[in-house]
Amino acid sequence: MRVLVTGGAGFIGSNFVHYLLDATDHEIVVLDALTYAGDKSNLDGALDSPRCEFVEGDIRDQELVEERTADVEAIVNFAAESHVDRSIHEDAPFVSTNVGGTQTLLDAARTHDIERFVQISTDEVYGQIAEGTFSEDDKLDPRNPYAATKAGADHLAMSYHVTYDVPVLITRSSNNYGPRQHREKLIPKFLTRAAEGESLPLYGDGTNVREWTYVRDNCRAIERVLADGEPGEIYNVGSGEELPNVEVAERILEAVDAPESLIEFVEDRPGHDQRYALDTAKIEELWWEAEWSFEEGLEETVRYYLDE
Ligand code: NAD
Ligand code: TDX
Repeated sequence: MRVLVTGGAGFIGSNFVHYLLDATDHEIVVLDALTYAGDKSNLDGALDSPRCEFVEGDIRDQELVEERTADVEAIVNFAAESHVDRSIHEDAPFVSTNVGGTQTLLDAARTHDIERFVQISTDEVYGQIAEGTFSEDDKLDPRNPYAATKAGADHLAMSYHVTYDVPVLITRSSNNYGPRQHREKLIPKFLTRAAEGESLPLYGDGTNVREWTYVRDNCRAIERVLADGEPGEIYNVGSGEELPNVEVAERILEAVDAPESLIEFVEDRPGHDQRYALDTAKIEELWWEAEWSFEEGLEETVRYYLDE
């Protein structure tokens, strides 16, 4: 199969490209605008393969997208503005790329009768949950501009399935971590700061809970959905590894042998969701389960950032 991977120079997208080259015989075209979050060196090694081609370009560029979807069977759309703090500061690029860019891709998928369209979404579209877990048919309640644009993209993608029969599949994963993540995100930020003896700014009281999925587990899940998912269906991807942020900070300090005094409680993020957690029974039917514990994943992540 020939697959267009948008946002393939970013964190999860690049891990997915490496994974597909190792685990399948698919041909890959990466389309990435190389924003501040994209880095071509994330594809080092992958671009040596005759099965992997890189195109620098924007998913909002209709002509380019039309051209690049003409000879592929599948699209996996990772391209997005992904950082919640940035969306609180300025949300226009989030609306434009996350909603507008997805629309351009969906339209091209429709024109070219694409066989699989996998939209990469997030647990944040459900909003926060005090107890229990979200399942795929729960109502969406996004509470920050980033999450709202991702929810908008999910609705638009599903509407293309219902209205035009575009074979859309959606994955919604919990927080990812692992190699090649931008240093603006919690784990790489805290790891690199702790290693330099710099303070770790914890928002609010540090009790907010995230469910941490190692990026390779998410890549395996996305491949399962690409291969065997049912068009029109949504699949949650999570690990069950729930941790309050303060405990993540403590584990990082322990891993790099830095003192707890580096933790600094700072002003909270506006609209800061307290807890996310996902029910993953549905994707388990596609013979997937998370393999990485937080402890193992953090060890690999520490090795990656500190050996770089
Ligand atoms: P990232 O910010 O690391 O990478 C995004 C990539 O998209 C970058 O390479 C960037 O250059 C590219 N891009 C941005 N705008 C573009 C545009 N207009 N045209 C073409 N390319 C563009 O993001 P990530 O953390 O790898 O997230 C990938 C996807 O997964 C996103 O859709 C995000 O919403 C979703 N997601 C992320 C997480 C997480 O924990 N990181 C969890 C759930 C879902
Ligand atoms: O400096 C910080 N201090 C802090 O306390 C940063 C950067 C974050 N935090 C907190 C906020 C969150 O509770 O840590 C938690 C994780 O923060 P982020 O790494 O910014 O991730 P989050 O906001 O949970 O969103 C991530 O997961 C869902 C991704 O960035 C999204 O793209 C994905 O959809």
